[in-house]
Amino acid sequence: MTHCILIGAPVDEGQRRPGCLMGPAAYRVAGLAATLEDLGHTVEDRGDLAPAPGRHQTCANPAVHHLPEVIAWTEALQAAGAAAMNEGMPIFLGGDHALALGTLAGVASHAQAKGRPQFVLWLDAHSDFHTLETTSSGNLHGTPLAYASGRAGFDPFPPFPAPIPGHNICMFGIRSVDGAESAALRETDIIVNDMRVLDERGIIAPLREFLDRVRAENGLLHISLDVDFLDPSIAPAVGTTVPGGTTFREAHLVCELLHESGLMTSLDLVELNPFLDERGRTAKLMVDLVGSLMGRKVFDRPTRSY
Ligand code: Z70
Ligand code: MN
Ligand code: MN
Ligand code: MN
Repeated sequence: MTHCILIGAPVDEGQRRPGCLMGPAAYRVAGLAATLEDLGHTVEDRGDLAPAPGRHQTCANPAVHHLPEVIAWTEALQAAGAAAMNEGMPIFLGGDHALALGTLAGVASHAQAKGRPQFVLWLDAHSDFHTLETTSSGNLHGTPLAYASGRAGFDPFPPFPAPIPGHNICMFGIRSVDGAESAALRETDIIVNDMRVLDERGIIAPLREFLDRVRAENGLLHISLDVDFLDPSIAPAVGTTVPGGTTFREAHLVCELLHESGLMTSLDLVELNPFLDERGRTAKLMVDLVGSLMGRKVFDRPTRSY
């Protein structure tokens, strides 16, 4: 039984397609709390965060937009995330992926205080490895992993509290990487499981390798689930659809394996844009995936007999 702490983060400033701010409400309407309670967990919904008004930070890249607002979200989410980690498992209801600038800062500072290594599983079509200097879209939802890695190029942001070693970061579902991101990623030992890897090896073997390391090192595991990890045919409610995504069955299998590992300590649900959804099906699918992550099974075998 887990104490689940729901934290709404209606961040919409990290990209240019308004609607992600409705994400937290859509998860609530789709029955997230009841899903968790039916699985035997306790749920505490802390409502939606409202950050302090943005200040006047600027940066040299003129493409970057909504910088002060995103910095304000980062500060608010870092504080809320670090506090929630002491009391249960935070589930951050996004909001676009810029929210992970703050959630990663919050969980990493908590891990540092506990003297445990922080690991990150990034389930996304995109590598989100731009800095303020390399992004050409200026969309800050494309930057959180670079920030969490401690890369230079985030000057107006608070320094990342405890940069996460590349080898502790594992990406799955990757199928859209910009040139500057590729070049920077090659200089790291971040594990980039792009679709080539998944097609060749399947999704489970590389996932087990990573989870075995998290377990062996007694790590904390933050999972960041971007809706576009999923194929747009099953999850249409995203601003940037990228074909060739994870199937319904692969996604549930990943979530079931993650539950079985018992390693997840915090979770982001990001990039849901309910304005683009079809009768709530993407919100419902994301809630179902959280069900699998938190213990729902088709058939509850007494032991693993297969
Ligand atoms: C691109 C950029 C991105 C999500 C789009 C795309 C980034 N690399 N991330 N959708 N979740 O604009 O930086
Ligand atoms: Mn705006
Ligand atoms: Mn993303
Ligand atoms: Mn994405």
